[in-house]
Formats: sequence, C-alpha cells, structure tokens
Amino acid sequence: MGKLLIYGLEASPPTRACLLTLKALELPYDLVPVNIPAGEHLLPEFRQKNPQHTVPLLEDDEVCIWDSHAIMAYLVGKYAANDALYPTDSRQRAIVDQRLHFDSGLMFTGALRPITRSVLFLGETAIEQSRIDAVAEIYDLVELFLGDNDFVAGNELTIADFSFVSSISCLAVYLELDPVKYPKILAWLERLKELPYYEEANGVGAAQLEAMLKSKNFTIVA
Ligand SMILES: N[C@@H](CCC(=O)N[C@@H](CS)C(=O)NCC(=O)O)C(=O)O
Repeated sequence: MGKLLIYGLEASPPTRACLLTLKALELPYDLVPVNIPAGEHLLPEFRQKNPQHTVPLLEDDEVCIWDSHAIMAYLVGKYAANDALYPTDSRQRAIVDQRLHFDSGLMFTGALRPITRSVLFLGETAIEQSRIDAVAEIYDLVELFLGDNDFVAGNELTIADFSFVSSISCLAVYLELDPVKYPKILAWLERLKELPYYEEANGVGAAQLEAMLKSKNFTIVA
C-alpha cells in the first residue's frame, strides 16, 4: 500500500471528517494542501483528479475518491480491523447512512456551506436571520437523533460522528449551542473532544475557520 494522500485544508469541515477517520484508524497519510481561497481547486491538475473540484479528495494507489462521506466509508471498508466505525449490519448501517446523508444534504450543503461561502468568498457581512433559524432547526434534529445515546447513530462512535462534529463545530460560530436547549449535543461534543486525536484532526482546523469567519465581522439581520 502506498501512502494515502488526502487533498484539502484543515479549515474545511469535510476534510476534517476524513482526518478524524484516518486518525481513528491509525492510517499514515499526507495532507496535500489545496488553497481554496487562491483557487487551487480549480486548476486543471486538480480537476483531472476531481472534476467536481471539491475537497477533500483521497488518492489511494492512483484511485481518486471524493466526497468526505464516500471517503470515510471507503477507508473503514478497506482498512479497518473491524466494522465498528461503519457497521455492516443492515439496520445499524442504515442509521449511520441516514446521518451521513443528513450532513451531506442538509447540515453541510444546505446550511453551513452557503453561509460560509457568503461570508468568506462573496464578501457578505449581513447574514439573514432565516438562515440562522435553519441552523436552529438542524440542532433541534441532532438533539433528537442523540436521544439517550452517547453518539449520533447509537451507542458506538461511527463515521457519522466525524461528519457531524466537523460541521457542528463550525455552525456554532453562527449560532452558539444553548445549554438549556441542546444539553445532549453539548455532552456529545465533550465526549468527542476526549478522543486522543480530536484536537489535531478537528480542533485546530475548526479554530482556524472560526478565526477566518470572525475576522469578517459579519452580523445577523432580521
Ligand atoms: N459533500 C462534499 C462537500 C465538499 C465541499 O463542498 N468542500 C468545499 C470546501 S469545505 C469545496 O471544496 N469548495 C470548493 C468548490 O466547491 O469548488 C464532501 O463532503 O466532501
């Protein structure tokens, strides 16, 4: 096996979800930096590997896989010693898959990405309250998903937790997690922060993105 290459940047939430998976599986990898603000993802060399020009992109022995959710599933399927992070049992897998689609379709793509794009790349400094209300609706659902479980897809840590934590640690920049309304999400976040690789794989990049966003001095308007 050649060394795994993960193209992306630490500030990118889906890149961080993959870094969490790589660390959890103790897989050696190189993070190949792709400077999105400088447009490196649009260069022909990168588009040749990923015509959709998104990060993260995984390169494994010349096979290119993109979309963090697909990458995480691939890494567990190919390299994990067991299926704990992405169960093969149909029922358990369906729950994990539902959470991954929730992140892919709604939490990251529907809420986080458009707001972040407006602030970082389109120079908008006023975020409409309705977009923040949509974040609150997402929190409401995540609080329900957690129920009495320790993790978002049950009582075991899975790749769904990696997706969720990479997105939620950034959504919290737009809407703080109210301890009265979201005690389960906050307790779950603390649980994830206890992972020995959390800070390196998610904490550092989340702080970078938070600093980038706050430097734009955005406000929320009705
Ligand atoms: N669903 C994708 C989303 C990836 C994505 O949108 N990444 C952003 C950076 S955080 C990106 O590459 N933006 C550049 C572009 O879309 O051209 C995933 O989970 O990997």
